[in-house]
Parts: sequence; C-alpha cells; structure tokens
Amino acid sequence: MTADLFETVGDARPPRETMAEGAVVLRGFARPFEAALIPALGDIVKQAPFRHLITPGGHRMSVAMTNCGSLGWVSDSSGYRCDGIDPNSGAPWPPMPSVLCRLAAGAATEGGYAGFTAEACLINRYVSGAKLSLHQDKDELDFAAPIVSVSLGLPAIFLFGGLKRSDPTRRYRLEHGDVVVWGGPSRLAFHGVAPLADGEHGLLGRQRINLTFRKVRPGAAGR
Ligand code: MD6
Ligand code: FE
Repeated sequence: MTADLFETVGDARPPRETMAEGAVVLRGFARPFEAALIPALGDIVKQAPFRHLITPGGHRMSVAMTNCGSLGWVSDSSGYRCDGIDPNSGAPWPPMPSVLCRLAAGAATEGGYAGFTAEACLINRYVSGAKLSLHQDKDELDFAAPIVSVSLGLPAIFLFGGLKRSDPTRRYRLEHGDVVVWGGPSRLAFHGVAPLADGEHGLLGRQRINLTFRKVRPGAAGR
C-alpha cells in the first residue's frame, strides 16, 4: 500500500512530514480506504445526522458534528463530555464500521503508535467559512493513546502549535486522504483549523469531512 502512495502521479508532497516530536502528517494514507470509507460514512450520518453543537459558552459551532463508536463527543450548556447515547435520538451512536477501525489502527501504527484501538470517532463537517479555534483535545481520559485525524474532501489549513496556547503555530495544508497522528509529547498540543475556503471536491462536493479517532478509557489494549 505504501509503495503505491509513493508513486502517486503529480503528488510532489513528501509522504510523511514530522510536525513535532510524536506528531506526523501521513500524506494520502486514507486514499486506499476511500471506496469503503465514503459509503460507510453515508450510513452513519443517516442514523446520526450532523448537528451544530452549542459550546458551554453558548455559541453555536460552525463545524457540524456526529459520532460513531461506543462513545461520542457531545457538548451542551453543561460542558463537553463523552456519552454512549446520541442525545438527539436517545439511541446509542452507530457502531464503528470495520473500515474505520482498520484505517485508524493502520495510521496509528504508521505514526509510531502500534496497538491503538479507536473507541470513539468524531465526524466533523466543514463548509465554506467553518473553522475550529485553537484548542487541546483533553476531554478523553486516556492521554497515552494518540489522536488520529483523517481529512476528506476540500483542503484545509491545519494549525499546529505547542503545549501553551501562546506558542507559535505552523500551518499545514491537509488534502483529501491526508491523516495526522499526534500523541506522546505532542498529545496535548494546541491545534485548530483556519476558516475553510470554498471549493468543489470531486467526491465530496463543497465540504470537508474530518474524522478524529480517540481512545477514551485508559487500558492496556490501546497503548
Ligand atoms: C481537523 N479537528 O478538523 C482537526 N478536535 O483537522 C480537530 O482538531 C477537532 O474537529 C476536537 C473536536 C473536533 C475537531
Ligand atoms: Fe482537536
């Protein structure tokens, strides 16, 4: 699989770019999964449609979200939390399709985190202008496991900084199929997404879909 990626015609980007210690961009890593991945995502959003969450501060997020897996990430006026039930339907989140498990585990291994099993997959939809302010992913309990983040559809500018909000950030253009893995000394690095530029993607139209895989419960299986 990796050999094919090296030979992608017209893609001059290095297949692997280190952002910081423990943090890497894997260019095009998700491309071999896309034929199974895109229909699987369609099934999930039929069961658990995208919605704009309200932050604890009362703001409506510009990014629309849903989840699959045994736990989902939710936010309301009482705060951020992980919950096994979709508050909109009262039912459990759709199960994580095997293609997502394989993609997450494969990318984690390639990023230096063998043995990662994703419990939660947060699915985010960005349309033109949607952004994510600089933040840390710190609502999970298991900081030993990395975050695996898959970009699909329109390209975005990903901002990756340091452990302090005031640390300088670097900008990385993430395209369809790129995967970012961050863990270890970078697990709590501040990161964000600049406002999405409008455009049209051949497979996904005028949107960017981002999948972030997490392990929420501490335990040996995911280390
Ligand atoms: C991205 N997403 O969209 C990175 N974090 O490339 C995130 O960092 C993220 O989309 C927490 C919650 C939702 C997200
Ligand atoms: Fe994040």
